[in-house]
This record gives sequence, C-alpha cells and structure tokens, in this order.
Amino acid sequence: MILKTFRAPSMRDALVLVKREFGPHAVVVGTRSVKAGGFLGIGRRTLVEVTAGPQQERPQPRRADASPARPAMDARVRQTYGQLVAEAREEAVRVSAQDLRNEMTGLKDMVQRLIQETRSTREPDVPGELFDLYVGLLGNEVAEDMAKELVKTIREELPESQWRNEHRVRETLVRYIASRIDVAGPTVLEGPSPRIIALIGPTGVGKTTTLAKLAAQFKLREGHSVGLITIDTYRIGAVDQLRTYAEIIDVPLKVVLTPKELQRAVAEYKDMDFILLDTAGRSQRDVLKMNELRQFLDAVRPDETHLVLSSTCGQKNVESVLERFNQFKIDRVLLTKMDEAVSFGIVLTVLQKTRQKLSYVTVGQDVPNDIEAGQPRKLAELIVPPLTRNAERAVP
Ligand SMILES: Nc1nc2c(ncn2[C@@H]2O[C@H](COP(=O)(O)OP(=O)(O)OP(=O)(O)O)[C@@H](O)[C@H]2O)c(=O)[nH]1
Ligand SMILES: [Mg+2]
Repeated sequence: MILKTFRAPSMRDALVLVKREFGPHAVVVGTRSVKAGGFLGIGRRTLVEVTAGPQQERPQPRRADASPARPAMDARVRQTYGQLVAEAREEAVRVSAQDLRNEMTGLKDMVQRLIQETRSTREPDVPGELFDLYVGLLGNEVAEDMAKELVKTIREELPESQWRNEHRVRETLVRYIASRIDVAGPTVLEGPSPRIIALIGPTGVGKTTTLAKLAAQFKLREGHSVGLITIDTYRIGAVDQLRTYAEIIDVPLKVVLTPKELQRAVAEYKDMDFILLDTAGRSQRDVLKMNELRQFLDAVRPDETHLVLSSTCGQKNVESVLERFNQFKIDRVLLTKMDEAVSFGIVLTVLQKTRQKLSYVTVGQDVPNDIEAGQPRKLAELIVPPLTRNAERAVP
C-alpha cells in the first residue's frame, strides 16, 4: 500500500487533505503531533500529521490482532515467524531422522537378537555368530552331524571374540578338516606283483576313464608293465571304449565273461607289474548284478579295490550307494568329476562312512592328465564355504 503523510493545523484539515488524495475510503494508518516552522525555536507551530493510504482493492478479513496501523509489523512478524517455523521444521526433521536412526538400530539389534535366539533354540549347539558358517557347510553338502562337529571345533579352538573373524575361522576349519581327510597317496608297486587293482562303483561315474588314466600313469610315466581286464560286457560299446584307450596307451586288454575266465586272465598276466580290472557299472538296486560282481571279485581278490564315486552325486544318493557297496571289501575311495561338483561336503561323508582312505580325485575328461592323488589341504579348502556374509574381514 502506498502511504503518504499529510500535515495540517487540525485533524479535520488533515483528513480533508487525506480524502482529497485517496477518496472517502482512505485508510489512516497513523497520526501524531509535530512541531514545524519558526526560526531558532521562535514561531514554531504545532501541526497534526496523518499518515494514510488508499483503500485496499481486496478488503482483508479482520483479525483480532490485525490493526490497520501495523501492516509493516505484520510482514516482519510473518517473515520472522516463517523463518522460525522453517528452522523448527528443519530441527524437527533432523531430530526425527536421528530418532528414526536410533529406533532402526534398536530394531535391528532386536531382530538380530531374536534371530540368534530362534536359531539357538532350534539349534542349541550352534551359536548365532556361527550360524551362517553352519548353514554354509550344510549348503556345501556337509552332513548335519559333521557340520555340527565343525562348529563345535570352532567353539573349542577359538575364543568367542574370534568367531566372526573369517580368517581365523576358515584356517581353523581347513586345518581340522584336512586332518580328517585320510589319503592313501598314489598307488605304488608294493608287495608281490602283479598288483591287482579293481575299480567298482555305480554306473557312469567314470570307472573306465579313470582306469585308462591310471594305466597311462603307470605305464607312460612310471614305466611299469600293465595289463587291462574288463568284465563289462553288458553295455554296448563298453569294450570298444576300453580297447581304444588300451591301443593308445599300448597295453594289452582281456575281455572276460565269467569269474573262471577272470582267474585265467590274471594268471596270464602273471609277469605284469599291475593288472587293472574294469567292472560294469552296477546300480545299487540291482541285487542280482551286485552278487555277480562279488563272485568276480572273490575269484581274484584284488590287492586294491577302489570304490569310484562321483563328487556330483548328492548326499542322499551317496548314502544309498554306500549302503549297497558296503558288502564289498573296499580298500580305497576314488572321487571323480571334481571339476563338475558344485559342493564338496560329500568328500567328508564318503570318507567318514566308508572309513577308507581317499586314493585319487579326477578333475576332467582328459586321459591321462585329469587325475591326481587326494590332497587333504586342497580338499579342505573346497569344503569350507566362503564366510563373507556377516563375517569380519580381519587381518590375520
Ligand atoms: N567332467 C568329468 N567327466 C568325467 C570325469 N571322469 C569321467 N568323466 C566322464 O564321465 C562319463 C562316463 O565315464 P565312464 O568312464 O564311461 O564311466 P563308467 O563308470 O565307466 O560308466 P559305466 O561303465 O557305464 O558304468 C564320460 O563322458 C567321461 O568322459 C571327470 O573327472 N570329470
Ligand atoms: Mg565303464
């Protein structure tokens, strides 16, 4: 609003001036008396000063505190108040964000505690800090009992403050597991020769391929004489498969149909260092064929019978296989297809259940290279899952 000041000797005269300027609805916003004129204090007159302005285009609703004499004040108050409100809001947001953060932290702690309590109730042997490790071991097909034993090992060997220290937990477990993996070392020529080595196991686990790898190792790398025998005349192409390997490695192959023929073939190989016996894959459910296999093995009593199992077969499957193959005199366990395995707990299960030593692991289809003697530390590293989740990445 445009304001103007009018001076006159009297209020009436001043108002006349105001109305002349702003019309009959002029708004007076202030009045006061002023002294004006004269010289050195002589002849000064008292005048009335009226401050007024034109009528507002849109009349404002009257508020109890909105006196027409204080619009400028109102604006200042509004400005100050606005600032205060903004500051108050900012503070409120800041405080409530902090409150929210505090509450979230509290809730997180509570949930964590609840999870740990629930876990501990369900698995009293597994403390909350080691639960992820426990789950990781199960996920790696480590049997439940063994996983609990491993957790117990950590509890016994490491102080509680170290349970989230990934490096220490891993190292402790790897060391412990490695100590539990009993290996036979590579097959060597010992005792009277020929040394008879038989590979038995379920269908398709890699017996024939592994036999060829061993034959190549003994003959080509170590310079031993080797004779091959197969009793697998069931599967079409089985004999051809082994014959091809025999020709490449340059070792003789005999195909036998009965236990008697097997005895004869062994006798004919009497000057060999090694006799390697390939057998047909036997479904553990096929009782008749399992009996037949036993008759063959009984006929020659191999020096080493290796139970060949694929590391890709699951925990459940391996248990039923072991149950059926338990009827044979097994001296070694041989694990194939490590290159295809997605979990490695099976290694522990097999060794624990058979109570036998691990001879070899195979790591691919390539004959003769993809085979190596079992190495406890290397296998243990595969069995312990990466413990990155929730674990401290501590400096060793
Ligand atoms: N990835 C991989 N494949 C393998 C390995 N060992 C064998 N195999 C493959 O597994 C398949 C079956 O191998 P075989 O040697 O015929 O298995 P088997 O146990 O003799 O089979 P049956 O005589 O039918 O019982 C073939 O394709 C092999 O190449 C291994 O270590 N890794
Ligand atoms: Mg075969």
